[in-house]
Order: sequence, then structure tokens, then C-alpha cells
Amino acid sequence: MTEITARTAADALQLEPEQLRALQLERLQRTLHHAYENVPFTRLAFQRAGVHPDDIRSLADIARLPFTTKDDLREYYPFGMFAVPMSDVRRIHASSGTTGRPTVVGYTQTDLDTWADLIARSLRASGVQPGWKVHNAYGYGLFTGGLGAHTGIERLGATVIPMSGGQTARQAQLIHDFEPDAIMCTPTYLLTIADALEEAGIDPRSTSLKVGILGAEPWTNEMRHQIEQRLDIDAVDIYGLSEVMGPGVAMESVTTKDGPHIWEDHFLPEVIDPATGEPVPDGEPGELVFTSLTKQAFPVIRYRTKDLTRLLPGSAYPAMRRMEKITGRDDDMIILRGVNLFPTQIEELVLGIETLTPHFVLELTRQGRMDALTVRIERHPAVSLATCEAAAEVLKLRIKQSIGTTVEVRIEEPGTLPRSEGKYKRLYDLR
Ligand code: DLL
Repeated sequence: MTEITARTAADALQLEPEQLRALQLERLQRTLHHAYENVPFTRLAFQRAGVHPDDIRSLADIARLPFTTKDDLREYYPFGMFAVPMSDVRRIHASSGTTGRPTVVGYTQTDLDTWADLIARSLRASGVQPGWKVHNAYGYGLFTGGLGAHTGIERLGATVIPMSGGQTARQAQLIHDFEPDAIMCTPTYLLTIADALEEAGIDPRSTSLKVGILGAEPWTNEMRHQIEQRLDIDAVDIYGLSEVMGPGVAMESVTTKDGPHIWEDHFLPEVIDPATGEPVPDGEPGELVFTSLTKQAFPVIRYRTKDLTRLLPGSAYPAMRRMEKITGRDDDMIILRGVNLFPTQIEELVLGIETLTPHFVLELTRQGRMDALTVRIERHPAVSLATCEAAAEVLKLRIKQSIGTTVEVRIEEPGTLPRSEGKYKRLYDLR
């Protein structure tokens, strides 16, 4: 494939809609040929579906192509989906996955350059400027968060502080000592860091931090509000997934805070009905699907993310569409006595009650023949048990009113629930 980097399309943000569509179509056709010629899975899947890359003459034709799922990637573990010889692969990452084999992804030097450029673009959207110091607390290693963010921070011309996750007391100390301007980590880990700052006698609102670039897990606008208040920063949403690249597939602008803009010059988004696989119009909710437009080592065609959202018109960057903040994943959905709910819905309600802490987990159990959901929430040390119990009753009521189901709420003593060090495990299925 001819080399295309974000820099050669640096003015992509300025494109008129029809120019962007033309660029996408050209890149789509090139990607389809590249994958068809070099990835046996793609060739086979296309042949089974009776399509050839030459049949795709418009962006709408993409609906004729077969989907790719995580199971497909697992089947070709570890390197069977790579579209270039291993000698051209400069780096691999893997997404852990809770069960089964991890998904392994690869990058050529050009892919790594594009990624760094897109992180740099994302950082600009978040307000980070060249010359700033960025504390990077996404995990380093096979996870795409740490190293993905790292090279982009450098590419922007900012200074990276490569902390990785964990050693939270030390993170708090170094935020105090090194005076970073920005922090990158998961939203739940930032709450853990805020607690550690307080424990070290540092007022979380007094640090040098101006902005948090937060993602890798679903989080609500209520969580944004709480983080912004607690740390006196702007909190913006960064989205991505290993299979499609890593962080930086989409990024929210600090000026609008209205959901991540998808960098459409590199990734073609669709939203489909998860049950039928049919594309739904922009504005309608469904499962997000991506086709990569410039990737060399690991092109993906109609990759089903399982992430649930809607496509919205661009705002801060009118050329690119936005996605609504993710409400959850298709596989995170809890079906409780016939009612569907997502952990983020509970988060929204918990954070709406001032006397409750954001430290909570959900437990699904079976009681007799019925499923039951318990929300276990930590008491804030400064709030009495009686006040907390009263707040728990309010929470139960609000959950009943807005979600339509009855749950148990249990107050736990301060410091007893697990703390986030990265992606937080909110839901425990004990059935
Ligand atoms: O989590 C990439 C990433 C790293 C994104 C750092 C942002 C910051 P994976 O480990 O492959 O990659 O997990 C991808 O995480 O399909 C979503 O379900 C979830 N996710 C990622 N970003 C967001 C976000 C990285 N901003 C999976 N909001 C995705 C909600 C997110 N969910």
C-alpha cells in the first residue's frame, strides 16, 4: 500500500464533506484490495459472500461486505490476520480479553507514524499544547493505552512522563513534584489518584493539572462533572480499541465536550442494528462498526466493536462525524427480570446523589429462580452511616423510577471495595 500518514492529510480537518467522502472511498478501495490480496481470511470471507473489492464503487456498497468479529481474529491467533510480512511489522500489541485467547494486532512503521499523528491530533483537540508536560498513566506493555499515548505525546512536541498504571501513591507524589499540565488515564483510575493525593495531604484541586484525557472504559457525563469538580480540570473523552488501532480512533474536543469526533480520514464508521446486522441511519442507536482506511499491517473490514452509540454530525470539527459518549457494550448489558440496563445507568444515578461516593460495584446473584442485582457502595469517611443509608434508599427509588427495576443497595465501609488501576471491573456476575 502507498504510504498515507495523518500528516499527508494534515488538512483533513478542513475538508468539505464531499472531499472527505471521496478520500474515504479511494482509501477504502485500496484497503479492500490490500486485505483481499494479503489476508486469507478476508479473501475467503469475500468469496463466501460473493463479493470482490472491485464491486465496491460507493461508500454505501460497504454494506455488501461481510463483518469481522473478535472470534474471527481469535481464530487466526496469533498473526494470521497480518497483511504484511512479519519482517515489516515493527510492533505488536494484544488486548487481554476476559476469556480465551488475546487478540494480537500489528503495526508497520507507517502505521505507528499514523497512530502517533492521530494521538497528537487528539491531544490538540483536548487543548494540550507543545511544550506541556503530560503524565501518562495508561498501562505500558501489550495494552495499547500506554505506548500508544506515549508516542503521540512526543509527536505533538510535549514532554511525556511515562508512569504507566499502579504505584498510585508515587503517581500522586510525582504529580506534585513534576507539575504536569495534563494527565492521561482511565476515568476510574483518576478517582483513585485523587484519593491518593488527598491521602498525601495534597488538595486535588491545587495541582498543576489542567486537563485529563480519559478513556478505555465507559464513563458518564456525571462522572465527567465529578472529576472536573474534584480536580479542577477539564475532562475529555478519548476513544479507541486495539483491533482498530488503539487510543485515538476518536477524540472529544475540549471546546464542546459533546462526544468524540471520529477521525474519519482513517476510520470509516457505521452503526448497525446488533440483532440484524443492518446499518441504521445516523442519529439512531446501535453497534459501532469500523473499517480501517489506511492501516497496512492489520487492516480491519467492518469490525464489530460491540460498543453501543449513535453517529452525530461534527461540531468542533464539522468535517468529521461524532459518536455519542458510549453507554455500554453489547456484552455489558444486564438483563434483570426482563429489564435491560447498563452499569453506566447506575453510575449516572449514584453520582447524582452527593452523599454517595463514586466507589461502587454491581453484583448479580440468583435468589431462588430470580436474578438479583446488588449495588455495593462505599461510604465516604466524612458521611455518617445513617446519612448514607438514607441516600441508599433514595438511590433505590431513583433506579426503580428511571430504569424500572428493583435492586438492593448495600453500604460498605470506606476503603473496602477494590480500587481502579486501569479499566475498572464494575460488574461481578455471581450467578
Ligand atoms: O482501551 C484503547 C484505549 C486506550 C482507548 C486508552 C482510550 C484510552 P482495548 O483494550 O482494545 O483498547 O479496549 C477497547 O474499550 O471497545 C470500548 O468498549 C472501551 N473503550 C475504549 N475507550 C472508551 C471510551 C483501549 N472513551 C474497548 N468510552 C472499546 C467508553 C471505551 N468505552
